[in-house]
Amino acid sequence: MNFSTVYDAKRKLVNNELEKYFLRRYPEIIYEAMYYSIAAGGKRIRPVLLLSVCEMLGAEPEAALPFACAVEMIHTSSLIHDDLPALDNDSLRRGKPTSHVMFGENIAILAGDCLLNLAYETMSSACEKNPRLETVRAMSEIAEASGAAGLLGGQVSDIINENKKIDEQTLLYIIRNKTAKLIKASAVAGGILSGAPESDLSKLREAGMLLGTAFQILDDMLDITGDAAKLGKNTKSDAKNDKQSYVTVMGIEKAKQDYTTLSDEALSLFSSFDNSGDFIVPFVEFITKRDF
Ligand code: GRG
Repeated sequence: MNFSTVYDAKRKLVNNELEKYFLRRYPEIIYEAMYYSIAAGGKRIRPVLLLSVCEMLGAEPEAALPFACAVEMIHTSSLIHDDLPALDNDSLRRGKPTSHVMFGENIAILAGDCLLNLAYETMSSACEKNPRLETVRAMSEIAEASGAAGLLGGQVSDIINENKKIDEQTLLYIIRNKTAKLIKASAVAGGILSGAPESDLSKLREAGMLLGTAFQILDDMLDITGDAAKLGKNTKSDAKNDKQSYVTVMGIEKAKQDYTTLSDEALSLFSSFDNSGDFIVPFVEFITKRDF
């Protein structure tokens, strides 16, 4: 198997499906702004993870596609809001000017809101078309990871701790909530939709959290050492915003060490599934070794 070819095919599947949700309607500007950020690029790590877990567990990814798209909509809405002047005030994302730079702050806020809402419209409509406990559970898993007990709560903690010296516990709270939980939810939702037993779901939960935590530590390291052109976003954003990161709190050596340990543990848990060698293992390796 050529990893890049298979990954490209999976990304294309997600991108083609996403296209269906952005037919222009009135007021056109909001559809244009939502589509602009969705189509700007992005590695599609979360939706590809969700679909690949289904595949690994022997389920058809078809029924999981709306959930994969919803996860990407939630993630993209969080990036639009993260870049706003009131938050990180960044001008570059996915190699393109950020939403508020293109459309103004008012439309960017609303585009983020609309994308978030569209995620729930997409999942609830999938639940209606396929009314099983699994579809409802997958939606709950994703919703919980995105709210105050997940992505949004993590971001709040990030903001209220700007300019402050934070301890390891607060640092881990921020990373686990603002980043790891949505990655974990993507893996677990794939498991739920495949009808996996609780023992598999709990393994996916742990592997997803480990992977998501390693992913954010790497993101923090790349913010210091990475190449803005490759990353498609400005570097040194944490320092500019007086934000504490894994590197500023723990030091670069410890960051490297913990990132390696967590990635190895994630890889070993994902490897324990039958068929994980087909795609998930090289995909996890790709995610944890990225430099963009
Ligand atoms: C509106 C749901 C919602 C949330 C608002 C602003 C905010 C609350 C949360 C921001 C959380 C955030 C930006 C976490 C960082 C996660 C992270 C490392 C993102 C980069 O993900 P990649 O590398 O990006 O997968 P691409 O562009 O490839 O998709």
